[in-house]
Amino acid sequence: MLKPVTTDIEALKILDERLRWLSAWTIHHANHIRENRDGLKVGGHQASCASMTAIMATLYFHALGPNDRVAVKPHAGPVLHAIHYLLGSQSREALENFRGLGGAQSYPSRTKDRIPVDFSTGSVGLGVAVTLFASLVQDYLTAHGWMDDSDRGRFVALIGDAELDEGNIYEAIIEGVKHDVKNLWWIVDYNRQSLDATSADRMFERFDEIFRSCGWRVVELRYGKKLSRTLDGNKALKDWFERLSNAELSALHYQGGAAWRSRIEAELGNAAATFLKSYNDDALASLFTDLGGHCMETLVEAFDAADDDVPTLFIAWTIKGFGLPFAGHKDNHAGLMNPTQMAALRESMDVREGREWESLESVGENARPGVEALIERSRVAREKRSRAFGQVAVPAIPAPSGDEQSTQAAFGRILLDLSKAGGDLADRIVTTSPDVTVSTNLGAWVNQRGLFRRSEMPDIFAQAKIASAQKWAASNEGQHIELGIAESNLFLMLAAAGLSGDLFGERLFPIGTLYDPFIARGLDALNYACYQDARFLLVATPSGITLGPEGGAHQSINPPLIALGQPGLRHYEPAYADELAAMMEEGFRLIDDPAGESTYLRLSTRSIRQVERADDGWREGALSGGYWLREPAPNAEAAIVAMGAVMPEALAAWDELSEDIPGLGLLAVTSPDLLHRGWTVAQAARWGGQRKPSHVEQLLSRLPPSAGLVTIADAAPASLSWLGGVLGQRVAPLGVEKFGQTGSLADLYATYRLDGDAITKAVAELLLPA
Ligand SMILES: Cc1ncc(C[n+]2csc(CCOP(=O)(O)OP(=O)(O)O)c2C)c(N)n1
Ligand SMILES: [Mg+2]
Repeated sequence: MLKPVTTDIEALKILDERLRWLSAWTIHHANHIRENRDGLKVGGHQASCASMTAIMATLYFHALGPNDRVAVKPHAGPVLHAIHYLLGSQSREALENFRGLGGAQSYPSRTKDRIPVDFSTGSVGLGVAVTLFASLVQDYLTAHGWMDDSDRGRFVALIGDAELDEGNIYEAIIEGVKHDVKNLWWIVDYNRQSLDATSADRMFERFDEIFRSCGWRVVELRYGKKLSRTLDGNKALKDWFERLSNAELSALHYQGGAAWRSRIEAELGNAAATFLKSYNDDALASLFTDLGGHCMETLVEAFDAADDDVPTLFIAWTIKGFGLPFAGHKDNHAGLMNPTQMAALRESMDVREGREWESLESVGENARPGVEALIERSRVAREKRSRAFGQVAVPAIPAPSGDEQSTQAAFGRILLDLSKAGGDLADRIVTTSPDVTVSTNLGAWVNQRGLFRRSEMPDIFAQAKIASAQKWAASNEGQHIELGIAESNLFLMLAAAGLSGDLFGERLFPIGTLYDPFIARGLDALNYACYQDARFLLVATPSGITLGPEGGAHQSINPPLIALGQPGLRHYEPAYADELAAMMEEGFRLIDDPAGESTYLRLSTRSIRQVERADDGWREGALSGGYWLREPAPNAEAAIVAMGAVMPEALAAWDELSEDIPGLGLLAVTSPDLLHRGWTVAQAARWGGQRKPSHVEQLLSRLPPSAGLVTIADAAPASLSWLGGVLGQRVAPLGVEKFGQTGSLADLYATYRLDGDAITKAVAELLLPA
């Protein structure tokens, strides 16, 4: 079954030790040698690194192919940097500046590190799961002919064992079963320690069962060769060893040989006498540290054997802090060796003082050619892959016609029209939704373009001639990826599909839909997608209390504030269908622009009368965050500032109040996010000597400084109330601050003060002296 070991095991062992040294030294240098100007602990995780160096040496210098992609456990970041240092793709300067500005990042970062990082990591669990969705994207690209089968790679996640507590991992593997995902290696660094302590024993035997039941092959690498041979010949000792709890095992690893001896003597007595005689204390400690994840022969054999595309979970037993003085200590997670300990390690590893950064320091002349050859043979990318942008022409997107429309319905129409018109953009759009495809209005698009599955899935209802508006057949040509209800998976799917240009050189235009309130369910995954600069459209609908009878559990209040604080994601909230068409066109353009970003469209199911447009003058303003729907007079005492679905109330109030307040303006805000960003960018530019006012300053300077603003949105009022800070105008903010409830629109708008009466009272309050 197992292939013969073909690699130079000795050279791998040397590389393992080099990585252990270089990662520990990089962290030590940042904490103890580099000048510390602020007194803050710099930090780093020497123990988490040492736990993984053998696994990572075997992967990068033996197992990985050129198309494989890896998500590295965040706390093993310094090992990844050390690997690239050995490969010649990381500079000493960046390592010396580890955790400093512009230096190697604490946790691997696609965008901020100079080395090729396939997936950023940091928030545990997400880096693991994103590899599954990246594998699905690879399947999608090969099925659609964007990518050759022969260019397929494997997706590897290096996982901390405590990371396995993150629920999003299980959501992902459940989705993976449905899509028959392949080409995954998830390698658990099974050191049985978390951040706080040693991990709970009762979960011990469960992880493999969970994965097996989801169709994974589970390979447990418990013992290294030496320990395995010894225990196989000594049943009593093996039984005793295997009964040790996580905490006992870790404590013994920390205490060392004498502790192993006295414990074995006490518990096995005469039965172990011969065994104990043949080992001195050091040899005894070394024997018991020979776990699978530290044994090159074991790792090489296991990786070589898994040469098919079956998703595989490797559980590699390790010791946290292997080879370091705090190995196994429960408090070692953020532990740092002190200078004395570091000097002792340096001597034990034959590293000469002053030569700490030499990449092959301590490698003897005899071994050097073999080690160098192995480094040379590594097939991993040494340079960052170029990012694919500008491959696709984004056509003008016309507004769907209709006197009365909701933005949600317009969204469905725009996609349908795009699909019918065809073309490169339409072919590269991939839609996805966590079981709300139909209710977010993707139905017509899906009818046109079909569901994606690797294997054909007939539409049983259609075959049985049961009437239905929705086709539900899948093939490998489909363009909609159906997801179960797990919003975290939606965002990871968008992250992976939104990185297709980076990972595979082929740009996709991913569109994910969900209900606006449930953004919060996947928020960390959304942030994670943005952090990696994945590009997509996020279409959230319905939103706000405007969904009326659906009630409080489905009414969103704070997503505009979330978007205001989320880098890499542009919030647009259109009131009208033509605005939405312009925003979708802009959103697609931003996906394929090197300096672009992702776009969040907050849509509504409320059908409203569309406005008459005299010209296209509104368009540029709408794409920049707002425009005057009703121009103010230069001396206007007040303006109504409204966003999204409540525009009819704002217009009606404007009609009514304009008679008494001449020159009253109505500002349509389409993106508080862009207005705010423009404001702060212009401020920073002023400090650099540039004096161009931002869009929001230009808009509001049409009013006198003494004018009042009544802001209104079906969202937290803070989304717009900050506008008063731009030029110092007074603000009366209207919006939703309490949980919603069921009701008709009129009732709800009256109850939550989103109606004409509230606007009138707010304007009056601004105008009348207190
Ligand atoms: C989502 C999230 N929660 C908490 C943390 C803080 N944290 C960092 S590492 C860690 C535990 C690490 O244990 P394990 O995954 O076993 O890694 P190792 O033992 O290899 O360091 C925790 C809780 C985090 N990085 N991400
Ligand atoms: Mg651990």
